[in-house]
Amino acid sequence: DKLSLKAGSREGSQTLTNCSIISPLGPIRVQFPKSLTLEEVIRKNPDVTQGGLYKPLNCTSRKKTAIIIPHRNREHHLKYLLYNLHPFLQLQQLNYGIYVIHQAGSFTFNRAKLMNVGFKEAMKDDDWDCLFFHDVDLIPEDGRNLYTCDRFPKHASSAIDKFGYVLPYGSYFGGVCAFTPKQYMQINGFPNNYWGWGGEDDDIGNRVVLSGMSVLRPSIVYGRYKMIQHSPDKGNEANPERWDLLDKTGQAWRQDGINNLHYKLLSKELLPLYANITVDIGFRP
Ligand code: UDH
Repeated sequence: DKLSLKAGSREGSQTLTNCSIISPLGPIRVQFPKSLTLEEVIRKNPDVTQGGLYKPLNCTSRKKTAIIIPHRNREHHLKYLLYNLHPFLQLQQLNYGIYVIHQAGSFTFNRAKLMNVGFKEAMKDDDWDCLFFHDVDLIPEDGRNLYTCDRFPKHASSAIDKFGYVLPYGSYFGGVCAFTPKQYMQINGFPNNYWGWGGEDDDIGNRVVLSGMSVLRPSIVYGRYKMIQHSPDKGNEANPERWDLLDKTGQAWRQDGINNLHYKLLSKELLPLYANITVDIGFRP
């Protein structure tokens, strides 16, 4: 009968058509509701499954993107990022997963090393074809900033409000960037030896060029982000070694990166909105 036929066709996922690559997307009004709770974010995202995974329901997506967020002591920012990012990614009809890489303990923060851990751990779960390395305090403001990878590594945050919606300098590579696994391996991942604030983003940008690739960026119309204001973090003071390290990227990048990464995985929890990976990454030698 009609009813059972209908139910039958809904079950057969092979019959789904491919998702169209570009949906009618445009500028987004980023929201920060005052008394937002994580429970509310969970309620608003009923189709996100354990570990922060999502697949479009009505079509088959050809794109599979992991979002890697380095984190410590920014729960408030994380809540607002998740609130805005889940619907943003769902509108783009992506298969995606969100990973929060949490640095355990109170030694100096190391953003780039946490990203390397995120890459390793995410690739254990799935054959992601793109990884977005994403600061917790940056909220994308235009749906046309596609969270997919291209022929070369991509610097997605080309226009942050804090810098007047333009690049602060031509080679800036901070905030949000994206690599295919192959591109990531080609630059030997990110440096592990930048402890504290600053420098590691320039090092990553240098690696892209040193390994023979170019940097792609969305136009400053699409690459707009709001940065959530914050005061300097304890344990992430400006790194006095950053200039010396940057002088040596040319010699160091093949030795220091994903090929000499050491860390201790403390836990991996599949929470409703993201996979929470807690890691001991050691300290500045
Ligand atoms: N992060 C944390 N916790 C920390 C520090 C950093 O989660 O304690 C993560 C977070 O994802 C953040 C990213 O690392 O978005 C980058 O750190 P940041 O936001 O401090 O970097 P930004 O360039 O610095 O935004 C603005 C304040 C700079 C302090 C200036 C020192 N001269």
